[in-house]
Amino acid sequence: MVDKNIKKQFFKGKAWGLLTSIDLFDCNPKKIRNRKAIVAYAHKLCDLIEMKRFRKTVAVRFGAEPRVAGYSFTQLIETSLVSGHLAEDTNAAYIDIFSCKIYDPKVAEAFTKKHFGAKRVNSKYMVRRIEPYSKDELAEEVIQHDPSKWFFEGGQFLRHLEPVHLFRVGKKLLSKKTKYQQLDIYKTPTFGNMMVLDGMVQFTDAHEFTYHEMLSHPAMFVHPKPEHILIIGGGDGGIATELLKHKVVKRIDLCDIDADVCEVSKKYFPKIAKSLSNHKVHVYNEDGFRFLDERRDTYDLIIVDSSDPAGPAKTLFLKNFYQKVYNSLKKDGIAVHQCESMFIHADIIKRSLNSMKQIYPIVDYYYVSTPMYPTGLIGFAFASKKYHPLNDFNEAKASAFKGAFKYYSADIHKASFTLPEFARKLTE
Ligand code: SPD
Repeated sequence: MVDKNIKKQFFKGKAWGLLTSIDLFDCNPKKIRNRKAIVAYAHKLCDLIEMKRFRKTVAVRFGAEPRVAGYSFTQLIETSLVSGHLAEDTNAAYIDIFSCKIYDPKVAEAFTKKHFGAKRVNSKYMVRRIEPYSKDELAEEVIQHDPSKWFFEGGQFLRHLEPVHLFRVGKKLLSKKTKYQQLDIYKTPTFGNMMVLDGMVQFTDAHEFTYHEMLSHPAMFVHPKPEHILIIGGGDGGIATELLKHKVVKRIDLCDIDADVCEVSKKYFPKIAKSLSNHKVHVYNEDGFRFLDERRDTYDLIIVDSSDPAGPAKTLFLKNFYQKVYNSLKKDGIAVHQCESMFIHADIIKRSLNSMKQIYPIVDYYYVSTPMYPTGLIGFAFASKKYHPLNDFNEAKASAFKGAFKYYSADIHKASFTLPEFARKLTE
């Protein structure tokens, strides 16, 4: 029985043959030095994977140079050949099986390993084709080859969009259907733990700083006295952790509808979530709309650290929500909202900024470069009742924070509001 994934790749069409390369390590030295054992291998393997042998097995020992000393063999089969070299110097073996008729590479690998008494094995198979792979097929191939190793960002919000965002992942540490959304945590080999909500990446251990710093600090260095702050969303604690770097902060209210996001973050992202147990931070797991209605003229700064406009965060991109945020700000307050990618969400950005402009006298847009989100960046809407993001930027204060940040700096602050021409037009 051939593995069903391999069968699918093979029979989907355009397959010329199947190549399996098997590298064996720490083989039984007697077996790889024995011509009869090598010939027997070729015969038994062909029987096992149902290949018809053609002519005799050729096995020749080359020995002039110790580094390459050992047998090489070939066995023609009706549908191509089996070949290999058995390296005496290292007790390794390198075997290739190529056939136009399908067989199971896993069966071939297991038999080969056993026959030569190898302690370790590396093997890879490749479907060789009549025509090269198209880009779509390549992506599919990568995912199907071992779907458990890849996280393919999609979800309701992104599924119709190019480009595809792929993450190599290890173990899935958590998969939980909360009251509001699907919450998954993956361990990744390169970026640490990764949080995913409804199929969309929220942040990774390695690069959360890009997003959390840039959503927090610009407004903190524009408002002269940001003492009372509200975070809507942000249940992971990342924004609050950044805000607490500023001594001026007296109180942070954090309103995230999903209590599970907070709890799970404390367990899987303790550094990011450490603010959640700080005495200045007050966590409310409530609906943001209602929360705002009960707090008018209250905050110097409101940060909307939302997920994407699908699922529970959908309403956080609507004009009546922007109005409520405005109402909860003091008379010189600033609001900063997560506002997606200029490359693929022009419609959302334009709509959001237009709505905000009907409410606030000052509205601007800036962005951060980050590998966590599709297109490699994400932007923020800066909406302010009084202070301008550049004219009122306290550069001296920002520079004095040197060493506190990994991404943010006074120069980055200024640069991040300079947009490529096509994006600048979205803000007009
Ligand atoms: N496209 C994903 C945007 C996610 C923004 N929110 C992340 C929350 C991190 N605190």
